[in-house]
Amino acid sequence: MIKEWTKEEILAVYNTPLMELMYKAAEVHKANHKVGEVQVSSLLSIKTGGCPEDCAYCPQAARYHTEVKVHKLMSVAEVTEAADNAKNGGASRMCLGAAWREVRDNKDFDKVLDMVKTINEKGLEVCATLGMVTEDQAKKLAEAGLYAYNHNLDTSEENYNNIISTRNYDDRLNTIKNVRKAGLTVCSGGIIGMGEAIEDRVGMLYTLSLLRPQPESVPINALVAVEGTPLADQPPVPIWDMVRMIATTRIILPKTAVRLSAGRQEMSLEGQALCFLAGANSIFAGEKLLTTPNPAYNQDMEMFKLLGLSPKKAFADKPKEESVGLEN
Ligand code: SAM
Ligand code: DTB
Ligand code: SF4
Repeated sequence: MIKEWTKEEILAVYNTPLMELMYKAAEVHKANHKVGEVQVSSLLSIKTGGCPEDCAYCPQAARYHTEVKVHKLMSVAEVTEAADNAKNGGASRMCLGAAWREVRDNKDFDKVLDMVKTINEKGLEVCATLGMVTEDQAKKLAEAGLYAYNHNLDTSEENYNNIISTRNYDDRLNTIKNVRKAGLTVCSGGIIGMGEAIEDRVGMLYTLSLLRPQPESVPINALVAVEGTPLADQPPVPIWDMVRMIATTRIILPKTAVRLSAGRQEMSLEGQALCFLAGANSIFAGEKLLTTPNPAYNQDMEMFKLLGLSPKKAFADKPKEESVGLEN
């Protein structure tokens, strides 16, 4: 039986004295996951910038003047090369990101399907984040071998309009539904440090906890404040907020992979270690996220050595018969 949390209960978890909160989260983590095992996902921006949406945090929105250069959809060959590098760097998952509002049924989508097929055949789990998708498009992605679809709620329903006006919360939830109908796993989380209230962080976790099945993975991003975006002047997220958010996510969603996502470049090793202790068990690796810097593979492998962490194998959560022939 999955516990049904109220917003008040989630808020109480979030506000637990820090040491007690971390201790509880570590206990839940240990009861549900292999301690020290971390999923390493590589991230590649296959189509960069020029996005018609107005997400206040995003350097890829066409309407803001940022340093991001628009780049049309990459070729399948370029993406294949990046997948080889990711695999050699120790990644078990590769996430393909496109600065699109939604997927259109055109040649570019066919190319993305080709990319998914090619990377899947290399034994990597493939994830995509391409904006809104219909059920039919999600099914095509699943048939091509996609493992997960990332579509973030980003914040609470109440705060959504303050951050994005070109789509609404229901649009997000609808895409997540379509992704589920296609049998894909769901990756959905959000960003802290956008000026939101604690209640908005809690509200987002509440909505995620109501999804059935609950998302297999939840990325927690610290805002990367980029010059030119409306959120450029937001103060950096205190590490303690990140630890609290990760610990709360771990307790509310015990089985989910909690991803310590954007913002690691600015974090100390000690800060990241506290996040792992609080239940984070996934990271994005590789020297770039989509458009902003991230620690390089070898830097992260040094951190893994120091903290006694090990990268999780691809398809470790898939039932045995389905994963035959897909071992690393
Ligand atoms: N365009 C698609 C969409 O919005 O769903 C996919 C790509 S979009 C860049 C994926 C996610 O990246 C966003 O939902 C947001 O959570 C995260 N993101 C974008 N810019 C960010 C920033 N400056 N700091 C932290 N996270 C960010
Ligand atoms: C997610 O939650 N975080 C990643 C991934 N999903 C696509 C993206 C972070 C982007 C950070 C800003 C950038 O590099 O452009
Ligand atoms: Fe476009 Fe996605 Fe960035 Fe929003 S978050 S502006 S939809 S790329």
